[in-house]
Amino acid sequence: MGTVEPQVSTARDVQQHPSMTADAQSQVTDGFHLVIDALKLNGIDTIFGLPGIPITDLTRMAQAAGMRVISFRHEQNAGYAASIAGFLTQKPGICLTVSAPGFLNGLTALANATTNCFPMILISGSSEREIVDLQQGDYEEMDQLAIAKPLCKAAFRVLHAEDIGVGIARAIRAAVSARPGGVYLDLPGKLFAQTLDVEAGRKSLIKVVDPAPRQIPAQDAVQRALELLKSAKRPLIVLGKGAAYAQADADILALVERTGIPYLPMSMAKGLLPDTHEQSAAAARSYVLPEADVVMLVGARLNWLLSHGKGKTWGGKGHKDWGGQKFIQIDISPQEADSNVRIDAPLVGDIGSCVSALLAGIGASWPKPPAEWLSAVAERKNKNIAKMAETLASNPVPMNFHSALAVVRDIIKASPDACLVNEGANALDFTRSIVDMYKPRKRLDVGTWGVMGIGMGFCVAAAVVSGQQVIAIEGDSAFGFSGMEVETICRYNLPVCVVVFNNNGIYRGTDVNPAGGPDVAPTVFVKGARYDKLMGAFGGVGVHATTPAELRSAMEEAIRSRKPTLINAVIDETAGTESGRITSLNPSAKKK
Ligand code: OXT
Ligand code: ADP
Ligand code: MG
Repeated sequence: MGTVEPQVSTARDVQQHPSMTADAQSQVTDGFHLVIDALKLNGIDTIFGLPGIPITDLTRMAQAAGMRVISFRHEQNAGYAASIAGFLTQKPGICLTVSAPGFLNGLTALANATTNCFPMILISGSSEREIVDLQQGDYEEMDQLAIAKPLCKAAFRVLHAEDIGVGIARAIRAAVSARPGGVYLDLPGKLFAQTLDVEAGRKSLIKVVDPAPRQIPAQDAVQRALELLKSAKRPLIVLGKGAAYAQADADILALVERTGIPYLPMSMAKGLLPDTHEQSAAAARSYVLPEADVVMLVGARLNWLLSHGKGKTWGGKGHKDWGGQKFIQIDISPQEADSNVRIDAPLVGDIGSCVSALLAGIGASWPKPPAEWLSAVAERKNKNIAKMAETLASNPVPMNFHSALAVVRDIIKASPDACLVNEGANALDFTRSIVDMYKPRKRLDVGTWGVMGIGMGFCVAAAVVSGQQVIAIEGDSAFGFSGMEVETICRYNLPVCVVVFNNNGIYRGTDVNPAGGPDVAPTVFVKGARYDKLMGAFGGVGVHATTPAELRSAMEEAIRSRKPTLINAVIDETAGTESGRITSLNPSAKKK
């Protein structure tokens, strides 16, 4: 394929340099256009952001140049949108903000993207170097590059228009190559108006070739992993969101099915194989982790979500004791191995290349795991499934998490292409185990940090990137972090159905003020709030649901109409537990 000739739009295109004659303008381009052209040249067609000084005209010109510019009510939500767009597309999501406070508002999302290995680029306008370095008090003055560096994978600043091409190229490659992550790109205000001869401008742009090169694993490492896997009596495969990100779905399916090994999907890997798959051990989690003897981690870190690979969760006596498992770890980051416990067979490379190399060694007649292991896993799984089915069948008034999620479970089963965004504590943990996913990269949640606030940003990006229906299951507290973006959802008329699980507060609605004063307890919200009424303000659909039947018909109507919808689902305020399933992470006061 011949190299793509960068198209450069001239300053004439939008009369940016009134002092120049029309003819002169057609001979030059400028910083604004070079940024846009560089992004478009690299196949980036969407910007998530929030206008203001010094980038408002950049947003206008990007839209004029045919890019989709999604404008948010808060930069944090634009950042979360960009990060999940990166996770879904393997192309860096772009978040564009103003300087200093706008940059800071985007920073949490940038740090969260880096923590979750989501590729995104936070592009922020900034003050001129000379003034910042002399701390002369410019408008929104801040040394943003220095502040961003510790919170992201890479950070760059461009001072000259002729370097914009390199700056964007570096940012793209840094965001998606090796372990994906967040990148900060600092563009001082004066850069945008700088002009450059149109031909020189065109030559300065770079179409990044092979931005995320495959990382082929060493053959001896593949061999070592295969030998260890073959020696296992109670093997287990753990699929992490790295495996979902890798888009090696067919090979991962083949790895699981050809080996016959039970697998445990981490929350954002659910759906890589349908959760109803016979080999899924999700419903036997606390049995397989301590009992397994060889564990293959595929794009999953042994961090807090996997109890750091040790302690009781893994059959260790004390919380620091190892459980005796042998670990195979497939990860593109060579430094990940041994981060918590010894990795006996590190397999460093991109998951696609590693899994296809393993499949070559596995062939067609790999010995299935011992029947006693498979039947022990199945027995525990079926017991848990039966227990859950019983709970799901109950129909208490008011609804609780189970009776409401029994509806959501059916809705997702009927709409497996829909994206499910999920946050809260109980609203998150119950949804994760109750709602089966059927396709890869459809469950988008709080991830590695357990961060509240991703909801509406993720919804907007999932709808914009996939064009599919989006369903969000939101705790009422979690929803509050990004709730104002329902205006954004209505403004772009996105097929998003938000269900707020309203239990009057954080975790529960029952805490009381121990001092007995008029103020409510810190975890308690306005009783009987009607989040559905928010939609009336923006022309969306708001529905109040107090029964599973009302919830079901409201969700079905939302999916049928593809209209922006918010359902206020009233949940028993006593039903939740403190911090959901991670109560134990709360420090307990010795002095009562
Ligand atoms: O094996 P066992 O017997 O153990 O059973 C397990 C499975 O086998 C079984 N299971 C099944 N059974 C039957 N059928 C099926 N299909 C099935 N699938 C599984 O079920 C159990 C559980 O399985 P699970 O869930 O897979 O495993 P487990 O043991 O729970 O795994 C452990 C973990 C740690 C991996 C898992 O629990 C997990 O991933 N947890 C994520 C926790 C998390 O991230 N929580 C969010 C943060 S909490 C807190 O921080 C909150 N804040 C503070 C705050 C935050 N976070 N951010 C910011 C910016 N500011 C403040 C706030 C404010 S949450 C929160 C808001 C909360 O209020 P809301 O109103 O929003 O929400 P509500 O709580 O609803 O009111
Ligand atoms: P989970 O929370 O689902 O367990 P983590 O976010 O902890 O998953 O782990 C994801 C891991 O996947 C990270 O260590 C990251 O380096 C790795 N990873 C991401 N993309 C790829 C890829 N394409 N190939 C190999 N490893 C990858
Ligand atoms: Mg709540």
